Amino acid sequence: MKPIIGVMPLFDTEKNSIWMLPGYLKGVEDAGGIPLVIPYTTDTAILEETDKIIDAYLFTGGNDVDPALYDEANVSSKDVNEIRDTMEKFIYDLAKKENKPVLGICRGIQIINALEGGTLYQDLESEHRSAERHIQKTPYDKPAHEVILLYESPLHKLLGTERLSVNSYHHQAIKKLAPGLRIMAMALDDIIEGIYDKKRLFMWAIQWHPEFATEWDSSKKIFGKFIEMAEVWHNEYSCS
Ligand SMILES: [Mn+2]
Repeated sequence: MKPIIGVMPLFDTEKNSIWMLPGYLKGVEDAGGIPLVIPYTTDTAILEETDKIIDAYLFTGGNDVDPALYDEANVSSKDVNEIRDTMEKFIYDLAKKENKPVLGICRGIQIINALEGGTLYQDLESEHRSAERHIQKTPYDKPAHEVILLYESPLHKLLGTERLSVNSYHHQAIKKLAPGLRIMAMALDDIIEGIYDKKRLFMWAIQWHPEFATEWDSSKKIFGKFIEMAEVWHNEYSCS
């Protein structure tokens, strides 16, 4: 039985259209999961119904998080999407209550930190000047900067290295880490690039983009660990 992974839909504001990067689906599929894109809706009855068949959730990249989620005015956040914020908050709370595995990528790490009580840099370049290149040019499957994997953190244990080259395409980042969450990866300019929640079965979030680099060993291992924990959840927690 392959675990079913709920994938947050991406939204193109200009085209008023949902869309998807195949890398998210491929990453899940290659690791042995079945990706299922969640309906783009704030109807909680629908989200509760789809939740019944889902074992774990992938919080994808995309739109900036509305700073209202961390009680700040919008200074330089772009392309916020109220529907995504609302539905992802509902799903995150639901997943947490049910102890379902969660993997956050890019916007994923940002909204998770905001929902857990942390804050974000709304525009990294103007608020945190550094030599690191957090917005790389294409191709996105090439490394842009390094991260330090904190000693004995789950990512350090998984990958067996203290330094990892990652791609980078984000103009926001964690500013104040949410209470209860821990850092597992950090860029050389002190920007937090990986977090986890020790108290949960599996809640990891990273700032880089394994979906653009599904052939990297680190990407395969991260998706692999996520799907492995989705299987654990399915076998040990679900009723089906
Ligand atoms: Mn970065």
